[in-house]
Amino acid sequence: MTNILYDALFSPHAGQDMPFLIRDDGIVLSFDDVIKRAAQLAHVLTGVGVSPGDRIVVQAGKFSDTIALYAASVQTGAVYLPLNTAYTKAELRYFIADAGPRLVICDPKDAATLTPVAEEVGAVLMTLGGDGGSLQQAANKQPTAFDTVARGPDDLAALLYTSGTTGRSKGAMMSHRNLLSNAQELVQLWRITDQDRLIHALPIFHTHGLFVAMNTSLLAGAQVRLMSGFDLDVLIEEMPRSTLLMGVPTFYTRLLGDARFDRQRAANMRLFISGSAPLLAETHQAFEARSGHRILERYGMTETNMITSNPYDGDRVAGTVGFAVPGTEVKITDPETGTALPAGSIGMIETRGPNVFQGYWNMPEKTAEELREDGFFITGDLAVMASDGRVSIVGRAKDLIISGGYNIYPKEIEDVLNADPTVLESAVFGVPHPDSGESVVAAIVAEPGQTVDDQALQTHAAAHLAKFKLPRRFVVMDALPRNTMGKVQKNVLRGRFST
Ligand code: MLC
Ligand code: AMP
Repeated sequence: MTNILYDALFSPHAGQDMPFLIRDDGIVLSFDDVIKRAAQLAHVLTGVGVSPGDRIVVQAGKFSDTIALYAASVQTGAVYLPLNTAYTKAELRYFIADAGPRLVICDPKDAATLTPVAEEVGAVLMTLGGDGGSLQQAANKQPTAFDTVARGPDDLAALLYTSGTTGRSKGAMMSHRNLLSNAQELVQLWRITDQDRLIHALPIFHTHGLFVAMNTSLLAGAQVRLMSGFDLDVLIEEMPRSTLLMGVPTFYTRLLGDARFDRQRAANMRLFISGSAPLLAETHQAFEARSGHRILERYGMTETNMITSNPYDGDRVAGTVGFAVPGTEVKITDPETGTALPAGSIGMIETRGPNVFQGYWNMPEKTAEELREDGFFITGDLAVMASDGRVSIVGRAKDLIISGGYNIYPKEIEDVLNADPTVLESAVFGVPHPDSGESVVAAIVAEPGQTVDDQALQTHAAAHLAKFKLPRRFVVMDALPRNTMGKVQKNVLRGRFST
């Protein structure tokens, strides 16, 4: 019986006592430790009724047990659904109702709040925490071997929610083949081996930290210094004994802001990779001047895994995202007609290949809008491709803000702000920010006769939205700037309020 993802990422490590996860508390888990822990967790999952294809919602901290839980989910043939720990109860209710999981796993401190939410869909709720939880207690008593459940390449391994321009989050269905094929290509492309030691400072509820970082390390047998959260001091301290860092651009600007980061500090490092948001050319250049390393920038999406990458050996050009990942097709098309454009023209990035997801969970119309019948996925990113195939991203056709590598969809925030009785209408947009790349600003038009109170509006928004989505600045206007079609001109707002 085969389970292609488990067989590639985990099975080969059974019995291996080499170090795998190095935790903040200094405890080092071998590959075999993690495999055995996953087996124990897998017994608990099946014991509470998780069957192949069932969704497991996970909103938990970044612990070695969370990694083992991901392995257990794959091993039992379940569909792993990780959620940002910053999401509010209101946000979680939507995801849980939409995905209809069999099991919800959360931090012990959130159990009381989430139990009724899980009950609404008939899901079991268990807890996972740094000091233990009901899932971990149950696992402690289980056998350390588990018969892997067979899964084919097209079966789902994960469901990752990504917000949309319509304001409703969509679950991107990722198959075993989607995840495995991309990890295999990236290991080759970036030359990851069992001699590598990755500094893992990203969250493990998104594509970057979970799939790009963890799947490639598992496949290559690399060691992972699993940081429970981003901490610049720890990152700098770990560098002399590590070889690899994967980060969002904010990691690199913060490193540059610290005098301890220099050539000597980075001497043992083999590769710095950046993605999830645009890396400024000036950051790329300053980083090279300081450390002697050229950051390798790559580009991807939740729905597609990694699409392009700068080369390992060739030129890593600042301000470009490199070439199509092998096995993945990339073309630039006319956003109106979908016709392929010649080299040098600005257009929409479309991609096709084993990396491209299976569609949006329970949303066939949304899937049809973004995934063409011929298999090309319309990314919403605008780029130009040079005649040698090198891609440079020049903008976005979708209304999206990226702050510190987190995607923020203005429509979702505008809907929440507009529901406030003092607000007639709002327009949310991003302005350049030195640390997070972009920061969120909300332009508000008050209801006639009402006064907008920034503080009260922020409290209202915070009840619905994760903290990282909240506007950092409110500006009250008499009217929003609109074009002749009545569409709000966010470029005008950006121009006026980018200071
Ligand atoms: C945290 N905060 C943010 C924020 N992160 N605000 C805006 N944007 C962000 N990204 C807020 C918190 O709510 C808090 O608010 C304050 O900032 C400090 O929080 P923190 O937790 O101490 O922040 P910090 O640890 O410094 O986080 C910064 C960061 C983090 C860059 C380390 O944002 C991060 O890990 N980003 C990575 C995101 C990621 O993994 N993206 C990949 C998506 S996958 P207050 O009010 O309490 O002070 C993808 C596909 C692909 O895009 O291609 O990879
Ligand atoms: P997500 O939906 O969280 O997967 O975010 C995907 C989006 O992040 C892409 O559609 C791009 O807009 C953006 N992105 C990812 N990597 C890069 C990059 N290297 N440069 C510019 N934008 C990027």
